[in-house]
Amino acid sequence: MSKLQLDVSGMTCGGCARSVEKIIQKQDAASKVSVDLATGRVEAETSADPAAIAAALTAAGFPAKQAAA
Ligand SMILES: [Cu+2]
Repeated sequence: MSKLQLDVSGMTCGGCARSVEKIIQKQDAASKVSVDLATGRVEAETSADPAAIAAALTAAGFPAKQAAA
């Protein structure tokens, strides 16, 4: 497990936040995800590949990139 921070665009409500959580947990079911809707910042504790997570989110309509810190 490692901690990962992502900047995610396109989230407008709690439903979007849940979708983002599910997409990340599809990469690694044990992922712990917390979403800050106001800032678009997503923190995840996960074993999944960060680039794969960002790509999966982007493909699902939530353009995502790894945050610097
Ligand atoms: Cu929504």
